Amino acid sequence: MEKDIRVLTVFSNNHRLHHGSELKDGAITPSFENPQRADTVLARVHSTGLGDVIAEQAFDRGCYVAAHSERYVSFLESAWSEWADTGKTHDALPLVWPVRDLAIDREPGFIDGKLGFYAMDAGAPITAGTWEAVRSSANVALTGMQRIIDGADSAFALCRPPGHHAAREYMGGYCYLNNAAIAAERCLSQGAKRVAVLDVDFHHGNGTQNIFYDRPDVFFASLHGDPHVSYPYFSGYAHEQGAGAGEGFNANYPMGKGTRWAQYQPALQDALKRIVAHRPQFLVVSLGVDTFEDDPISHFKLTSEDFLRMGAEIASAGIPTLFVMEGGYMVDEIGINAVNTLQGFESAR
Ligand code: OKP
Ligand code: ZN
Repeated sequence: MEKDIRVLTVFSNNHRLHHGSELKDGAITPSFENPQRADTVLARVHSTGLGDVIAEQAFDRGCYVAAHSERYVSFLESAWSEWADTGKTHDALPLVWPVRDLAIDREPGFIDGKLGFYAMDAGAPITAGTWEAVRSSANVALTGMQRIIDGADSAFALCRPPGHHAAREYMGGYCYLNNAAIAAERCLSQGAKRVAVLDVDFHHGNGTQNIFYDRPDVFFASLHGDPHVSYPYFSGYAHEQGAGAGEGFNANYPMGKGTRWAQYQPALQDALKRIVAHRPQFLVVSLGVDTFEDDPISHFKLTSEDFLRMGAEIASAGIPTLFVMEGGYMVDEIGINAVNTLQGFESAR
């Protein structure tokens, strides 16, 4: 008999308040990261009867500051009004960055400078509704994590905007607050000693790596396109293994363009083996489904069936698991692929 599959989903209608543009291939165009994405995943959650869907709860600002700097969170809160005060009504994007020898630690006093200071690229627009959507997305992750801390085996935080490129002090790659890192920090503040984050989005989770790089309490593993040829280009190499007390608690699995399940599965199994060895009380999965063969901005070749297999592999770790939605841009299939991962997970439990 088929097992009854029930995974709780947390979702916020506020995600629709954020819809912006990005600088891509030399032009400002509507962002690939659009509201239709989350709505498509939600529709699939409903049509498959995956389980109940609940709204997010409110959490205080301290939960965000656990993973980010105080001044960065303040910037996110006021960026749109500072931009609008200059008379502009279109999206805010940065245009100058503190690269290498220009890298100073002084926050500029004007919004143009602040945007560059707190951004890694021109892919994270600030719009009128961005902050409301961003903090709701973090609250979605926190609500899901709290259910698991309270005893649930799994939950799905249907976050939008995504979070894994957001570092302690900068946004980028469609990400503002790092939802997965904020959820991991919640476990620790509620008494957990060890947590793991597994990032299966096509793109390296540079933000999550940055937040936990020098710490031994959160083990981070990421499977992604080789940064030599794939965004975000400046992190995600295998030699990045953590620093100081965090040495050995960061594991990157860069893979070439065209990677299929046959190459992906052994990397995933190795990452899970290392996660299990860490003995985490909770696992956060940064679930990007842009590893799909038809994804418009990524270069792996996983099929929809492979996501069922991925979920089953993750289940074999036997750890209470929060899935946090990250990327995935083939809008027609993103719901199928995300929900397949969750169904593969639950069937194997
Ligand atoms: C966010 B997430 C490459 C353009 C890359 C930014 C991608 C951000 C992905 N030609 N643009 O990790 O899915
Ligand atoms: Zn991605």
